[in-house]
Amino acid sequence: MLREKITDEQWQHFQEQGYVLLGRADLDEIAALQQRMDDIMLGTADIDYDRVMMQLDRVDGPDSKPGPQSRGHKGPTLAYRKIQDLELDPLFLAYLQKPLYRDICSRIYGADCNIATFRSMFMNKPAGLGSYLIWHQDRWTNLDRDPLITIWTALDPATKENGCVQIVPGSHRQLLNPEHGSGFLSDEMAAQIASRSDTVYLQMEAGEVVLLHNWMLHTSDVNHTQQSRRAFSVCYMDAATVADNGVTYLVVFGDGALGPA
Ligand SMILES: O=C(O)CCC(=O)C(=O)O
Repeated sequence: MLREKITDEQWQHFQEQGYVLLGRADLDEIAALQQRMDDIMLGTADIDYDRVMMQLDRVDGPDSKPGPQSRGHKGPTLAYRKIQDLELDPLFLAYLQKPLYRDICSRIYGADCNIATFRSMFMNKPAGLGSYLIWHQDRWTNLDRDPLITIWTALDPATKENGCVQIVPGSHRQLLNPEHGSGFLSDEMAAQIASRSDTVYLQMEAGEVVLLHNWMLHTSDVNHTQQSRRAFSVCYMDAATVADNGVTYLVVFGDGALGPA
């Protein structure tokens, strides 16, 4: 079970290293999230699909790439790559509103700050599929301030073989390519990072949770196994954040927070 507050030891580890393992969520809750995720992919969930961004892992074609990131269901298959807007689903909303996550947001943004999610996202590497994500830092230049943290929950065992996240501890202190709109490194910079000996594979059991600073350098590979690598990743930010097209985001903690209808 996850505790309700981050310990001082965990907080210190996070500040120094840019990440910290938070423990393991209740496995019945994780089983329910796994089932809900499959239902969403298979098109049987009671959710407004027109509001949910859903991207297939592959679309047919000569170079077989991930599909477009657009709203709406794209057919009943477990081979989705990315699904966003999961704060619209009551089960995922309840999970992302845990007291522990609120406590962490208070430490990062201040106790009086309303919190929104920039993305509440399912990230999947289906069995034998998935795409390589080049080394990057999570940072978006279209926002008027930087979201600072992501809480990443393994919904399956995440291993080196099935494309777990790989990080460089301590790399959260500096943006390496601030000009890039979403924090991606150039191929040369990424090759340099990949050759370092201090990278860490975040191999995790299903239900384990890690807190990541958004500037943490990270990458993830394709899935070389028959075990899917599903994860739920939530980026929490100051709810006052505005995108350059005027968009604001749904509040999950504080005034006007989403909750049971
Ligand atoms: O879940 C993963 O493989 C990491 C995803 C990621 O790097 C991202 O969305 O920024």
